[in-house]
Amino acid sequence: MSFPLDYDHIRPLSFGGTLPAALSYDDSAAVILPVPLDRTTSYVPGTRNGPRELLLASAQVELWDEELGVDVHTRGIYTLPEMDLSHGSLEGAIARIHRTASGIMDSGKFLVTLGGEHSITPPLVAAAAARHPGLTVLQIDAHADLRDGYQGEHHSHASAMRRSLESAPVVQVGIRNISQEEVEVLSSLQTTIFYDWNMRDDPSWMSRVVEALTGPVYLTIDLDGLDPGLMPAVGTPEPGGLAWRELMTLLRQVFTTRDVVACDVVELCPIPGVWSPNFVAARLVYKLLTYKLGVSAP
Ligand SMILES: [Mn+2]
Repeated sequence: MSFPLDYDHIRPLSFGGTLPAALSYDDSAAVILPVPLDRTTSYVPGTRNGPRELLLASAQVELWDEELGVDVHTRGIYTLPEMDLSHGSLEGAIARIHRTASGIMDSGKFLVTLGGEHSITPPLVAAAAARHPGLTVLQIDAHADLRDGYQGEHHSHASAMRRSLESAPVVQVGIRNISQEEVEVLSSLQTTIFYDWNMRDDPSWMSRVVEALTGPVYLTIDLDGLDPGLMPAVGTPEPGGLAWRELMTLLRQVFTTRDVVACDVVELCPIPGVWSPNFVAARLVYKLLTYKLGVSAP
């Protein structure tokens, strides 16, 4: 491979297991970067196991997409080795994520980053925003994550969107956990929130989400944005949330009408012996790849 691996890494696993047409880094359209950062989790730890379990489950994902009638794996899906972020400072880890993502983006690949906790998102957004003027972030999440630091940590998962806002405006969907402290500063922040409790009152809410996305899009999906009945394997579950089909409908609209330049799927916290959430997350990643590579972008 020609990608300069300048980070410590853990044993490699490939998305899709051994894909029938596994291409090299250079020949691949999409690159998957596993980032098992698990430092600031406040409730249940375990997101360090998320990328590995997602990749293991991905071997079972059907490559043919019945919705679009395509199999995009032949476009090339290259999986980089897991970053080893278990040592050193959090600031150092954030810097390594930023540097690695920047290198991948500079090689023209569609980057899909697998978390790990949500604090990996701000350096990814910063890397994307530097290359795509006018970038907007679309966040699917139960939590607003707008605290200006949490438990003494500037880069906490609970501050992921506050840090991301330093690079780009944010559109937040499925929110059902926000503090008074965050609500009090909302008017000063470049964020548009679609609350889970009432967003469906407007039948055209998905169109309103898309309209709020001006320019290229960075997509961050915290898996706790989904209904915890479907996705229980998260560190901070919240009742409510998006159904699978609802999320697919929204994502398809976004990918067909906006230029999604990179994305991440974070906060998978595998439950030993409960495999379905890992598969749901793997299927979600393949749907993202299918919507990106299988339809013509604007
Ligand atoms: Mn969350």
